[in-house]
Amino acid sequence: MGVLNITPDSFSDGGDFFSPDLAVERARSMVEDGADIIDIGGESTRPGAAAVPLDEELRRVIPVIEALQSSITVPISIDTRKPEVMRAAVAAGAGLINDVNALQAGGALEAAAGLDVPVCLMHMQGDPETMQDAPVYRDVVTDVGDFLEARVDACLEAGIARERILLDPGFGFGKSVEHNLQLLRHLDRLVARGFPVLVGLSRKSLIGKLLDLPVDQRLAPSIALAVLAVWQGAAIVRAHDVRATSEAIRMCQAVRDVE
Ligand code: 9MG
Repeated sequence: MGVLNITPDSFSDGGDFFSPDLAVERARSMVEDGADIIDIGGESTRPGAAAVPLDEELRRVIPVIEALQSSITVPISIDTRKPEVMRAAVAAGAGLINDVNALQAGGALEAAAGLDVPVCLMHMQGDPETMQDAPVYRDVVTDVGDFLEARVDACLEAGIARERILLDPGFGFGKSVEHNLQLLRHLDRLVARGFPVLVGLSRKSLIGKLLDLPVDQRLAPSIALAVLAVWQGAAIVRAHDVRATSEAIRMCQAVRDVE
């Protein structure tokens, strides 16, 4: 899954004008590099990020989805917490909902149930503005798994088919370095719950904290973490550096799946 963030400073034409064409070009190049899904988001969920108003989020993502759906063949995922954005994005051509808030916003469960597309339920403790302040768990692996199971139950009750549900432990979302390491070390326990598991580890701050590396120098460790996740059964890896990540994953799968 290639990451396409549509934020104010991305894909400008050199001035103040945001160009959907440049975003499409970036998406096409990720597909050429091996992306099987493009994940489009108009609201940053990085630690400390402020929420984006609905009309601004729609203004950022909808023109790009409209432009993309006729120019790439892989599914488009919409990274959003808002039910209105989910509806508009799917109407524009998105085929997957990636919700870091696990459909907990008012109306999100109902919106997703009415749209009949797969949904990724991600675990997050708190919200992006404050989530890294002091995350606390009894047992992070069990707590995250139990939270996701409870959200699965809510989805099933709302009418979302079991086959349409993916789970994500939410690396970096309200977790200390130790919590992230434990979640990855025991990812097989989440996989064993029987849903496809999506992971996002690319360039995350746990790498910066452990290795003291700035965000633009985290490729090798990001790939190492992606491989560890796939080795334990992760089905989808969300990544910025698609070619290198995809090549590493293919090698990992070849070894994992040999007789
Ligand atoms: C939007 N976004 C940022 N990080 C993410 C992660 O780890 N997983 C998912 N599903 N989405 C993410």
